[in-house]
Amino acid sequence: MTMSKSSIPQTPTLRDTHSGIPSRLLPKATNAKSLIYAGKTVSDTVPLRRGLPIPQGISKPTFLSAVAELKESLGAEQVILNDKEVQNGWYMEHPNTHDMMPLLSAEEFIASAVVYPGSVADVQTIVQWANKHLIPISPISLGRNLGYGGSAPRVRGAVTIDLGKRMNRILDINPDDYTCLVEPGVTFYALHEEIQRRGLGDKMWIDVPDLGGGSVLGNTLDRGVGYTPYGDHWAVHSGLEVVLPGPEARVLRTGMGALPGENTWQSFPYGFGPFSDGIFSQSNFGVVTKMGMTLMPNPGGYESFMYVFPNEDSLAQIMDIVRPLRIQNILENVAQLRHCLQTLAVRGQPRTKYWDGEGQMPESVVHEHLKNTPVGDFTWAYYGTSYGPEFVRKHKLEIIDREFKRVPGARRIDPSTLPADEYFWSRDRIASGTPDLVELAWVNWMPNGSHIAFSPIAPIRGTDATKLWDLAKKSHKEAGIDLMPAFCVGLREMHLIVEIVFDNTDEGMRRRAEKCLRDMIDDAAKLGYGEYRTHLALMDQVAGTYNWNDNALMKFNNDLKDALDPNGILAPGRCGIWPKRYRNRDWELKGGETRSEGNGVAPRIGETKI
Ligand code: EUG
Repeated sequence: MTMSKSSIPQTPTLRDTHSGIPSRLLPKATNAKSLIYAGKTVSDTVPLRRGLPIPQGISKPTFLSAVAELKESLGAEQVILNDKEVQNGWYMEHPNTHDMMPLLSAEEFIASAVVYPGSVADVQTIVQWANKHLIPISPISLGRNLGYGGSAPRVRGAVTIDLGKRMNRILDINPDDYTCLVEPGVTFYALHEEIQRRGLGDKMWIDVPDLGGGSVLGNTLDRGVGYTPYGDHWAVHSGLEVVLPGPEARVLRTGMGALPGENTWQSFPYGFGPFSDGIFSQSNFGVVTKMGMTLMPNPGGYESFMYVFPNEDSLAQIMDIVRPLRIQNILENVAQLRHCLQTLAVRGQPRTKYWDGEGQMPESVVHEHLKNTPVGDFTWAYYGTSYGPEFVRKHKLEIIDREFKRVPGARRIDPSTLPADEYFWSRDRIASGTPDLVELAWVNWMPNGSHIAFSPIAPIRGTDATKLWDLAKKSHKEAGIDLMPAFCVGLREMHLIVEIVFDNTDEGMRRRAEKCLRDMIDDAAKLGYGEYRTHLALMDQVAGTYNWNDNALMKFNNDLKDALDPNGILAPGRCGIWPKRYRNRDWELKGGETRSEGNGVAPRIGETKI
C-alpha cells in the first residue's frame, strides 16, 4: 500500500483509548507506523470472500437471531457483526476480528462477531447466551498476542469477547504492599502511566515485555515474559476473578479472594485448598475478569550492560558462564542473548536495504553491515542489567566482567559510546520497568512483515543451546528463511525465541515458514524440548508433544474441560484442548492444511440433533 507519510493517520494515545500509546511515545509510534506502512504492498482492507464466518453447528438464520438476542441484552452497539471486510493495521491499531499475520488465509482464524462487555455481569450474560445457543466464544483482553495469533479465535466464526474495550480499570494500586488489581483492558503502557501520574514512579516498578501494548492480565495468563527480576509474570501474579464457562456462568475468586472480606488477595496467592489459578492460564476453562499483580520496589539504582562475542561457536561457553551467575542472582534479570542478525533487523530497515538475493542472507553481509554500526561487528550480544545502588552493583558487575571476558574476543560495550537511539537503550528502559515500542522494528525485515515464534524451553546449558541452535539453523536453511534467535534467560531455564519473519502475501513463503516451524517443534521434542507458548495454528502439534504416559496430561485437561464447559463453548481448541463436541472430528491441525475447521460439531450432550 503506498501511503505517503503525511497521509498516515496519527496513532491514538491513551487519552483517546485504552489501547492507545502514551503521549511520550507518540513520535516513536509515528515513526514505527510509517516504517511498517512503507513495507506494505497490499491494502489493509481484506474483503470477506466467504462472507460472514458462521461457526459450525448453527445455521445462518439461527445465528443471526441469536445475535439479535445478544444485542437486546447488551445494547445493539455492543455487538458488531463481522460480515463486511476486515482491516489489518499494525501493532498499535490492530484488528480484534482475525489474525493479521495469517499463516493460513485471513478468513480461517476469524470471528463472526465481536461483543464488548462492560461488566462481569455482561460477561456472565454472554457465557449464558453462548451456552443457550451453542455458539463458540473467544475472549481477548487486548488481542496483542502477536506472533501467537493475536486476537483471533482458533475456531472459525467464534464470537470474540473483547474484554479490554470497556473493562479497563486499574481497580487498585497499593503503595504499601506493592500490589495492584487490574481488569483485562489495562496495558503495560497504561499501568506505567498511572503509577507515574500518582507520583509513585520513584517508589515502584512494573515489569514489562518487549512491547508495552499488551494487556497485563492477558500477557500474564499466557505466561508472558518481561525483563526485570519480576520477569516471570505468572510467578508474581496474585489472585484471579473468573467467569466459569458452564451454563450458570458462576463467578469465582481464587486464592484469598474466596474469603469474603479478605485483605490479602494480592499478597498471598494460594488461599486454602487446591491452588486453582494454574488451570486458568493458557487454557479455555474460564474468562478471567480481574487479576492481582505484585509490583517491584525501585531497587535504588540500576545499570544496563552489554557484552558482545565475535564467534558463533562461543554460544556454549557463554551459556555455561551465564547459568551459575544467573542462579546465584549475580545476573539478576531475564536478560537476552541475541544473535547479530536480529540486532541488524531491529534497526527497522527492510532486508532489501542490505541484500536483494533470494533465500537466506549470507552471514558475511550481516557482519559487513554491523561493522558500520555503533556497537560494531559481533555474533552474540548479551544485554543485562544490574540493580541496586552503585556499591552493590559494583561487586556484581566485576564478577560478570571477569567471567564474560573469559570468552575469546569478548568486548564490553561502553554505554556512554552509544547514541540515544541505539537499541541498547530500549533494553535499558525495559529492564527498568519503562515500556517501549522498539522491538517491533524487525517485523520490517520482510514486506508485509508478519511473525510467528518458535519458543522452546531448555536448561541454561551450552550443550542445550547448541542443540537448539543447530536444529533451528538446519530448518531455516532448508526453508530459506533468515534465522534471528534470542535466548531469554530465566532463573533455571531459558526461553529460546526464534521469530520467523515472513511476507504474509507470499503463499510459498507462508508454507515454508509453516514447515520450518513444524519441523523445529518435532525435532525439538525428539531432543526433549517443548514450547512454552505457541501460535493458534501450532497448538495441536505442541500439545501433542506433551504426551507422557499415554497423553495423561491432555486426558486430564479434557476431563476438566468436560466438567467445567459441558457445552464446549469457550475458546474451543485453545492450547490443543478440544471440547467433547469437537473431538474425533478432525479439528486438529497437523500441518499443510488450507482449512482450519473440522467436520462439524456434535449436538448438545444428551440431545440427538441440533
Ligand atoms: C519475544 C519474547 C518472548 C516471546 C515472543 C517474542 C521477543 C523477542 C520471551 O518471550 O514469547 C525479541
